[in-house]
Amino acid sequence: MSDYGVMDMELEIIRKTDLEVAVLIEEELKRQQNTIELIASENFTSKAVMAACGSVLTNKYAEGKPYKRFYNGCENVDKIEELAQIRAKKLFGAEHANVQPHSGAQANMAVFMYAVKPGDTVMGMDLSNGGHLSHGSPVNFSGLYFNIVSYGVNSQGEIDYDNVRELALKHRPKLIICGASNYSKIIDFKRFKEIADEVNAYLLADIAHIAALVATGYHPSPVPYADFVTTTTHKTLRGPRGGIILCKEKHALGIDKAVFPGVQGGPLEHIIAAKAIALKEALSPEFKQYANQIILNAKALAGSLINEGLDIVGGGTENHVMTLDLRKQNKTGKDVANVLELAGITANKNTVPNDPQSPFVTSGVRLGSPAVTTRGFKEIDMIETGKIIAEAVKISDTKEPAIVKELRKRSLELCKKYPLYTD
Ligand code: DSN
Repeated sequence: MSDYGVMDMELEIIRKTDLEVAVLIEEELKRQQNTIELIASENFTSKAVMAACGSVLTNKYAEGKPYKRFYNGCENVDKIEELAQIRAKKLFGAEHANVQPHSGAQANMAVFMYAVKPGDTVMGMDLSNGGHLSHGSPVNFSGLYFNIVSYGVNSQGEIDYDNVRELALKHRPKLIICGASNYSKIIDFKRFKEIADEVNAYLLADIAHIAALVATGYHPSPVPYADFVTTTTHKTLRGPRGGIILCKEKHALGIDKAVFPGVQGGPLEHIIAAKAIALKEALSPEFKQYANQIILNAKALAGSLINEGLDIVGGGTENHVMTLDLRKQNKTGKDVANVLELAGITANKNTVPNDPQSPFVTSGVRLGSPAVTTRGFKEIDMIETGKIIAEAVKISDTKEPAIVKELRKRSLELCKKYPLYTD
């Protein structure tokens, strides 16, 4: 046995069967405990959520919907899935919830399957401007099978709604997608709905990144406006890896059919149980405080970076995420993300709008506050994190070992201040 507190028992069970995998999980646990996690789409779930993911529910096939299954023996998973549906509807104020999508991309795929036909025109935000692969990237099913018209952001890093409207009037899409995986401003869902109505298009709001902020009222909700709202459950929402679709009752039957048998087979009931638990946690007053702190922490990090002379796309953030723009420093996102990793900070390289570099190199690094906020970081810790990042940017070409070592020490001190999965 090692000394990983609450994780010891799980590791011990795995060790007995498969030492190779156990060692790697142990290493991953140590990595998560000892690094500052700034990947904006990651988080640390509760032990209860993790326990459900590892429960006997993984053994059960349950194709179909609660109380309308193709297999027998579903009396327990029926109730669990129903609980998840009820909680999802309550949390977001939605008429209907399908909690079966295995991921956000599959949730989006199911909406495509229901709302449009191959060859139809769909509008979505360009991936390199902050959109998502499944919003029409040419290498994704969405870009391969549909006629995609992409919109982007202006020089202030903001969606140009007038341009979105112009494009919609010109191309008459059947579906408009709003929502992003790297966008730091508040999204005007009402405006998107007005544009969609003008051209008689369906509106899909993908809130995967901002779900917790929407659920707690710190970001306006698209639920009153959008025909479909998709989300992942593992980002700000802090649940297991998975997806959810919310929609108006009039689309419920069609969406359910699109999920199964349209794009998926048997639902992952162990993950659905974990979603139910995460949704219960998200309905608590503590979660509302957490969501507020995510934003306070992101703003503190952005302020610290700007104070250190660095640029943030759009000049700051209104949510949980920001993109460091390294063009002024003549540095690349690839080099900076790599030196940050050596210094004990995990982040991902990301394109900035109109990036002169390729997506493999980039001029930016995306930074987010959800995971460190779960750990307990407060504004003062984000300021220190910003200072460490600024020092790392300076040595991203040379990676001077003595400075890297000093920065690693500083980031480890922050991690030790907020232990992870130890009690
Ligand atoms: N890959 C996710 C992210 O990092 O934002 C989006 O699906």
